[in-house]
Amino acid sequence: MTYTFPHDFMWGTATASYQVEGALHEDGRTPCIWDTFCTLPGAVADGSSGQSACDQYHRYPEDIALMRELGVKAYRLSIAWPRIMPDAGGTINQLGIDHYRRELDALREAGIMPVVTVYHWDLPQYLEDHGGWASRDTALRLADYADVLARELGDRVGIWTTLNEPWCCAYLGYGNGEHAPGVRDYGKALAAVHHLNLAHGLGAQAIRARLGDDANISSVLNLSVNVAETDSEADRAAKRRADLIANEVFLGPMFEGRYDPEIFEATKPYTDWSFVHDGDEERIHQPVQSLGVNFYSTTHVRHRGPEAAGAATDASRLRRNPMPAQDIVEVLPPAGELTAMGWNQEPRGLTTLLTELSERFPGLDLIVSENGSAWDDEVTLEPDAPGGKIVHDPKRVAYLDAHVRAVVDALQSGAKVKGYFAWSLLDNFEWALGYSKRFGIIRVDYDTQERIWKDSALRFRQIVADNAI
Ligand code: PNW
Repeated sequence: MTYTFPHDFMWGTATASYQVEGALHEDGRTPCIWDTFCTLPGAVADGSSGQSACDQYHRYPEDIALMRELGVKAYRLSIAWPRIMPDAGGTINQLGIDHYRRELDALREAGIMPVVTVYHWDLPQYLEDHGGWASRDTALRLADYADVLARELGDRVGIWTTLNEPWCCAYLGYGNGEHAPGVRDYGKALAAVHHLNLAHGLGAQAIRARLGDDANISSVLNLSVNVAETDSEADRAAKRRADLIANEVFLGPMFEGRYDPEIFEATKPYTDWSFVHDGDEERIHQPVQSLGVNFYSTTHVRHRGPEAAGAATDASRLRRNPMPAQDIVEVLPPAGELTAMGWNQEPRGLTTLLTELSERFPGLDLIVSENGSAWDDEVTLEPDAPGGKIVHDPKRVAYLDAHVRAVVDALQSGAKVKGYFAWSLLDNFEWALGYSKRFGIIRVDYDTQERIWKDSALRFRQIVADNAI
């Protein structure tokens, strides 16, 4: 059965500044926490950094031409904070602003709507030096930065997204230390959760103050779809705890103006939450038009008894569960055919997530702001292909199809889904895994910066052209 999407369904591709731009020392940019993290021995799997990445800083015209060929209607990109505000003194770097003006103008001329993420993990190093997300000041600084962006670029942007995946920033950045800045301290991770929430609220407020009620403001979360192993009370309690620490810490203040008190109770061993000031929950609770949902896989959990607590922090478990919920939540090893990331493939989880969110927040537009999969691709020489080369990636094609169908299922059960963004337009710097994992629907040859089409890009182009699957 063919399903036709609503005529205004937003098809797009997504990237993030540090992962694709390169040009780290150009036009007055200063270091971010990932520049620093990448110099730590063993921090990034292949010892690489965002130094050249996909060179999109220079090659954006070529990449926009690729998107035109793909037929996508929107591009989700992020702006590099240290290009705009390169020092602690509040200097605004005109060269950085000019760069993004040119890029956003080029997108709009190509008929592609820019969906802009204010913060996708490239925190200026000078802010980390003063405590980073564990410090309240960082949230205030984000509001200043968002204000500058709204003032300088406001008329060029279709949707403003305050933050990308605060879960990753907090729990991977300050919990298990797998991401920059590499801190391992659950108390700081929870402080980071709150300060990221506050940054969202203050950032949204700043953008709203500049651009008014018509501005489309959103945030992007990677909510966990937690599945209890059995229906036992203990396993359901483990799922409940995982939901609280992974999801409710963000959804509660953002949409309901309050943290569920169970969260304070459950995290008592790590913090007293004294970093939550009077009025913060209302500051976080700002009107937003849409919520971006990044979805890759699901999480299966079961109850862990106190007797197993000693084993709770071994490396592989900590990787699966970087949250301060180790005491009762055991995240099971993923099952079935895994992607190159070692993540499971359960598209039904996306249907569940979208459906439940729409039931709970009926007025809210949902956008699948990232979805995709990494595989070990190979280039095939084919005279008829553009440039004489193609990547046959049947697994990425199957993943794409299955997840677009999962979106259809959600739409058919009434979920208010307004768009779908493929992660990613290009292979890029996959954080702690460097260039070893390829998520692109278009391949990047990192020696030559050549862009090579994959079958998944051709498939996506077809879906977009048909507006149907
Ligand atoms: C997201 N995890 O990151 C980010 O938004 C992208 O920048 C990234 O490239 C993409 O997903 C693929 O990884 C995540 O460990 C990184 O659960 C790690 C996790 C989740 C999301």
